[in-house]
Amino acid sequence: MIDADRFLENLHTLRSFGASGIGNGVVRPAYSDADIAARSWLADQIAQAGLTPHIDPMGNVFGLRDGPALLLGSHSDTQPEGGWLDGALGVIAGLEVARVNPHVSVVSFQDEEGRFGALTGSSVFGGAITQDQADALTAKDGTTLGDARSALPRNDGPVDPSRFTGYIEMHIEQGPVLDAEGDQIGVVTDIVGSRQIEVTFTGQQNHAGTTPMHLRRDAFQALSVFNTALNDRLRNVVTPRTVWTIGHVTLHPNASSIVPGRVSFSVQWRDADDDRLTRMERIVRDTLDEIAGQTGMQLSLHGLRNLRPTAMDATLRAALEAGAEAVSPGKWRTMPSGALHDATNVARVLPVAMLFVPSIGGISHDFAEDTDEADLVTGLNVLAHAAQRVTG
Ligand code: HGY
Ligand code: MN
Ligand code: MN
Repeated sequence: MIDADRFLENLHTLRSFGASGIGNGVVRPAYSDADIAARSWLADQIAQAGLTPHIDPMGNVFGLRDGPALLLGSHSDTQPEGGWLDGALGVIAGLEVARVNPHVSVVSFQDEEGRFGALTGSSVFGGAITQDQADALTAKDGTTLGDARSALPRNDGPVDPSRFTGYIEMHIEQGPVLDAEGDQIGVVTDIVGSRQIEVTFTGQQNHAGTTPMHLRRDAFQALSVFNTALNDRLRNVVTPRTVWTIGHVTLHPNASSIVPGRVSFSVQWRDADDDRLTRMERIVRDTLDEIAGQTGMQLSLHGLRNLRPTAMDATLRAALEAGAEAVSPGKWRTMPSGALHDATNVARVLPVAMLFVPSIGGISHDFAEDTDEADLVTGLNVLAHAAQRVTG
């Protein structure tokens, strides 16, 4: 029998690993002490639940059943300023269902939030990148993933995806729709695609008082001109659902009296249509070339990340829709996902589906992220119902 109190207690225990001290906020980046401790705790919970704990070379933590099983889960690493439910909810809900359904396994993927790459643990599991390629990825502080994962308590070897029959991920919506519309459940139709490049403009560092404006090669000004030009040009190819973000900017030397000589920044864009992502990529690259030339910048690009738009499996989605109607009749909807999820990578090797519960105020990737406990339990019951339909 699903035990909602045990589920909520496990969620709050997981939150305690890396608790930020601000609301329910959590700081638990991949391979941090808090992350390693949380994964060890999860492995113990998995063993107590009667499944076989298995930590793969990336640090993905599995709870395995003998024989074919439906895989439920998500990730338990967080953004640098993370919420307590992003990822953790799907892991603990999967564990609770696995405790009562003998045909269900559970997983917590590693580095979904991209301290090193992006959805890195499930990228290796789904074959998008090799372990060697993952090991070469570096965090902003210069740490390589290969070095970071040496802190893992053990390495039980890779898990073969073919042992599973499918994957269902429960997640908070991380957007405003369910909360604003008063629905309790979202059954996901598709996950957007996302592309990202890392850019460096190199100009000329100089004295902020003695360098005339017309002689400057100011990297910040170049970024500012690029951003304005990009916004103007993308408007011709985007829809209201398209998003693009310059979210990480490093200015060098970042001092008030020095004309910045270098700026490194990320450009990320997302849409449900792969052709539109390609057209946007052309505009990003052409605009970077043009503005670098206009502003006297040396341009360097690296690390194109490309996650394709992903449709959910019809059979698994139908099981979720049946579960939603049974548990929360009339208070559910189908909807796309603007956030990325491990399901995108798992879809390379297994049928996948996702369900959402509301995010209060649509807030996520922020310490204030939260969901009413009643909605968490409703989502758990829908997941359990769907898993029962699928596993028979
Ligand atoms: O970026 C994303 O959409 C995910 O939450 N990491
Ligand atoms: Mn997530
Ligand atoms: Mn996230």
